[in-house]
Amino acid sequence: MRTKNLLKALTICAILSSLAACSNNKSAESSSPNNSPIQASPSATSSPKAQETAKGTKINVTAKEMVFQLSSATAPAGPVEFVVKNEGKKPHEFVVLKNDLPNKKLPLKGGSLDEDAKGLKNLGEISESKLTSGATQTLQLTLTPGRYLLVCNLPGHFQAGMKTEFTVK
Ligand SMILES: [Cu+2]
Repeated sequence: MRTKNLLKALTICAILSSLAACSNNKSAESSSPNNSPIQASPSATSSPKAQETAKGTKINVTAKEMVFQLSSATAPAGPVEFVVKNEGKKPHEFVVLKNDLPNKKLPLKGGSLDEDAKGLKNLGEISESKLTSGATQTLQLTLTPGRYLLVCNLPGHFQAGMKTEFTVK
């Protein structure tokens, strides 16, 4: 009886498969970009595309203990407006660095990122005195193609996870 039911179920699935119904889920999963380490914030739209405005590309950033969440981890070259909201309880900073390091190993100094290391260049930042708990601050930069790091380099924060990669194409 069980075998018969199983065969029946398999047959139904086979028929549905031929109508491309059973295989829909599988193809949707395999085509999704699930290799990105950066998670969109829950309030972001389902579209992973960067939001382009008259001022350039707008990237919404949520800062909290101890992570940054981006509406998009990439942007086209040109003006980029980072809108950073601190949803944490502590003050945080937001530092944008051009990353020309040849490998993934990041130079540390005293447990924080060594922003003065060769291969890194600080392009701009929002200080912790402005990015207090609940505050929203913007940082506008004109970015060229390449790799970037977005970090909070307050003591302990970088190593706790407040770092994320950003790519300009
Ligand atoms: Cu921080």
